Amino acid sequence: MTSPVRTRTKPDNSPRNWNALTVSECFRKLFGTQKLLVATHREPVIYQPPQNESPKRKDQPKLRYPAGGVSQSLHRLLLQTGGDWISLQNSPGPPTLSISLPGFPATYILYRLSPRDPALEEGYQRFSNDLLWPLFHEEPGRVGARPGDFKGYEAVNRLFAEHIFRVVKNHGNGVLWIHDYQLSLVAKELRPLVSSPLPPIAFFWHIPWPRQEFLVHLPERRALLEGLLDYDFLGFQTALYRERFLESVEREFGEDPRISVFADCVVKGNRRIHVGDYPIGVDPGRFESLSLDQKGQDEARSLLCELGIAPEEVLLISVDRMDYTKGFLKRLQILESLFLANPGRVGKIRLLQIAPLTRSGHPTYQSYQKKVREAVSNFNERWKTGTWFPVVSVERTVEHRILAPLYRMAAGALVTSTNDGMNLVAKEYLAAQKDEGGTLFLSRYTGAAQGLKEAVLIDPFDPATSAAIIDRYLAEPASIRKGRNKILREQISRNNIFLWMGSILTGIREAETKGN
Ligand code: GDG
Repeated sequence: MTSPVRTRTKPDNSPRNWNALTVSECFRKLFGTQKLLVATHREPVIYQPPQNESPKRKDQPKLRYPAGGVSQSLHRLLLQTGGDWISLQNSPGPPTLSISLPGFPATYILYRLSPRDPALEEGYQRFSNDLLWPLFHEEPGRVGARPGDFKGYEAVNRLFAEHIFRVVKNHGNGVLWIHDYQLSLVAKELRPLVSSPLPPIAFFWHIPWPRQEFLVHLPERRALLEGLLDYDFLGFQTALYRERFLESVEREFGEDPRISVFADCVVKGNRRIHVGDYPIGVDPGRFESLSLDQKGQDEARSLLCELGIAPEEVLLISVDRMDYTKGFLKRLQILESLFLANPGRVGKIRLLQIAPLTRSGHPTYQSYQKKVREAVSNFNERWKTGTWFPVVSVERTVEHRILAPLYRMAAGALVTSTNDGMNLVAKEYLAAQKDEGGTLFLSRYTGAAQGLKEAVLIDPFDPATSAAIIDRYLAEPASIRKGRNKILREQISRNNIFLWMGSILTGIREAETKGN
């Protein structure tokens, strides 16, 4: 058994200021005229069929863009570089779409897959969302997969692989970049289909890698790890997750003489799999300018007015899909402690909770979402005074052009995840604080907290202490809050989404030249 060399991969402190253009230039420099192929579980667009089909006037179909920082950034990258994108089809329309946008030089093709066998697709969804998602967020109590679901997971990963094979055969591609826990077996399914050398296959794991005592609950952990070792490049959000992954490989394959584990790679036979940490970021410039945009600010104020929130109220904001990992109930416990310890804050501080529904066809989510609604309603009942009540919940997507000014207007953001790969909302909130002193209250269980050392950390499992922290930091002088934000904003500006993409593309090239 080879003992891993526990040195950390060096953080990229390069002064180069990455932006969309430098990433696409970097791609060109590294991969010439070759193309990028991205595969994700969900697609980056929502197709809206034409409304009016009358013979006189034929509407064009519309494309809308779903919430989500990553898919929209990758979408913008492909509009610079050109390429292909493969996802399961989530909205109506044809199986292939050609995507372009005014102001962007390239077009990319979106291939929209529909598994033929509903039973296999259900198995895939259950294995992903009822087993991998709860276990990797260290919530074994929420596991609800059934025996045999793994077959569906393999089948849908194979479907992706078969499609990628066809695309690569017809078009050729420079890099294959596959995303997240739903697609860990694509490389394993792809390799047997291809006899000629494949382009490098990279994979990014967006969610946490759990502690070993949680991973052991996964009967298919060996198959999952073997699948991941069929990629050439593996990226994790933080050094901690990377180290845990390497430890899992070592534990599972320690006796296998073909496999050796090192600090930044795993060697398997004659293949070297690069393993690194690449903390994902946001596009801070975009959030900053959206937050300052006059029209967006007006729309944000109208929304507040519609919700019955007066402009002078002290606001806390939270923005999360309504998922149990985001700690909705813990957040209420924190507010409860805040009001109990500081009755003077009742009637003076409100939480605006933007909580778009997610996976709402799913029984676990239905019951969690029902519980959250009931808890919010009971909480409001308990603490209301006159027409005022403390939590305003919006269960729909609010567009970024309105969200960014709301971030700016809020005195604080509450991120209460009990486990979170990174948490982009924390970084978006900071990006919207130019010259402002809004305080980010960041759960210590997020990947973001592992990087943003100056942030004010809270612990959702300790509501009383978290409430005391919130009370204290809201009362800090503005100059101190602004000073802290300056440091945090510099960090998120440097470690932005483009640095993330650029470092991964460079890493893929290096991993390729180091020789497989
Ligand atoms: C996974 C990992 C990791 C949310 N509501 C609205 C809206 N959003 C956007 C936010 C943000 C994104 O969705 C959410 O990102 P998070 O990072 O908070 O969380 P997950 O969805 O769980 O994402 C996570 C991430 O992947 C990236 O690797 O950080 O740990 O779980 O960009 O702005 N956007 C709009 N309206 C909304 O109502 N427009």
